[in-house]
Amino acid sequence: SDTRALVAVDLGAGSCRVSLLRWVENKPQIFLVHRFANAPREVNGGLFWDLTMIAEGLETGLRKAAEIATEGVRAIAVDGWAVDYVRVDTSGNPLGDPYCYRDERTIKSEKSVHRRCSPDRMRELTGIQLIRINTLYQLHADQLAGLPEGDQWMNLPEYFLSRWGGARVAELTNATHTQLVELYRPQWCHEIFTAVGLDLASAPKIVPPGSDLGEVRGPLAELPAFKGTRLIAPGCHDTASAIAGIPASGRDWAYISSGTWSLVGTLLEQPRNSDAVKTDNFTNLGAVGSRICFHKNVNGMWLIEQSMAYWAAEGKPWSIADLVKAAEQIGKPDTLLDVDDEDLLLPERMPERINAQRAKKGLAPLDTSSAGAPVIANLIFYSLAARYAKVLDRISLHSGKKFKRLYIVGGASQNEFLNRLTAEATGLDVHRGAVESSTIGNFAVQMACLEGMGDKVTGVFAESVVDWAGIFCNAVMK
Ligand code: LFR
Repeated sequence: SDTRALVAVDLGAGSCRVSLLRWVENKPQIFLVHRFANAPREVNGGLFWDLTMIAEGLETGLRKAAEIATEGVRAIAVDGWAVDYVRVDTSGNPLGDPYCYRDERTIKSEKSVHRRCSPDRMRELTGIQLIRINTLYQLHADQLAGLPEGDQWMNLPEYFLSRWGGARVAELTNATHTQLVELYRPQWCHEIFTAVGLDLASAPKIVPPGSDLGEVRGPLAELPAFKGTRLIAPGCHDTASAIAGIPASGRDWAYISSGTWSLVGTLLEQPRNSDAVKTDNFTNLGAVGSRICFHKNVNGMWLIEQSMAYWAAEGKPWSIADLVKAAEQIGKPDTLLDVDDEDLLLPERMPERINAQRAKKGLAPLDTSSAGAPVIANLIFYSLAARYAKVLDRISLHSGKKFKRLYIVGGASQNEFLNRLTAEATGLDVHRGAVESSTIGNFAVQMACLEGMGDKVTGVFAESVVDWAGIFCNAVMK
């Protein structure tokens, strides 16, 4: 069999990673080759990603990988956070830096979109959680601002795949998060495009996860290791990849993909879109192997990350480990936070935002200074655990599944205090999955694709991915 290495690129809102999988005596070894910090930045009142910085960071990582993998690289696949996109001209050059989904411009465009297509109709057509970060609201915000459309737009992972030589596509798991895809068919929803006045021609062709997009071309192809290297669309949505990285089967498990966001849900064979599901605003996102990620976005470590940035700006930073330890010493708070309050999704001044929410409920303010950090962190963790339990209850109701196991994957799965609170609040057996579950799922889809595991939309493909995920979870090098 082919013993060349594989490369997985994982784009995160907080950091981006390039990882390598090598076969040593026929056993896989996975290790991180390059990691760099990422963050949106404010330019002229807008919130943007620094595309040049990200591209340079990734290409540095790819060059490092090429140097290490003297046996050659068989394939590269890219996953990342969803919804944000790059507009390109006819030659594929970016028209500018992509907006960050947290930019407040979509507060207005969301209303405008819903005047053209009602929220009810939207839910009926797409089965997607209506949340203003979705690509649809952003594309419409561009329209309202009169921004140039360019030739096409691509979500970020797909953009990088095309930049390195791949075909221009919209990979299905990522495409569903645009809120522009039909619920029961993997195709763009013409009704929404027409209602909002979006150009169908600027949306690339939808392909299933596990699609081979061609060979590396351009400057990278000059490196010997990248001769004949395939570019593969994994689950381009990092959450779809993270779920594909869970080596579990059966019907009794749910997941939390725990990072900046907490995605709380379960895998389904068929979407659910009953009236109750619509009211609860759950999402039916594409999953690897033609399944459905049925979940809800819960405001996750964002609350902690933004609070930590606030205390750091005060000159008294906390490390996450110390903060968790200190928070654990404090008992259960009397009143919990509504973690999904719209205001808490916005950047900056997090402790003040928390107090503003408390004030509305007639509660006394908490100490927002660095000295008060443990109390605020304690409140956040208890509130998150309670929210997870509530969401999982509803998921169980809507899916008809009785859960026994809860897999927690992603960076925040290392927070044992939160894991314990979650186990207590849900009554489920908590299993800690991979910290870099997106990378595991990314590699697993590459293998299923390269080994020709049948049609990408069948159960055979999905099962092959689960098998590889099991093998790769044990292959991570410390
Ligand atoms: C997680 C994630 C979520 C998505 C949000 C915005 O990184 O991809 O699944 O809702 O970020 O892209």
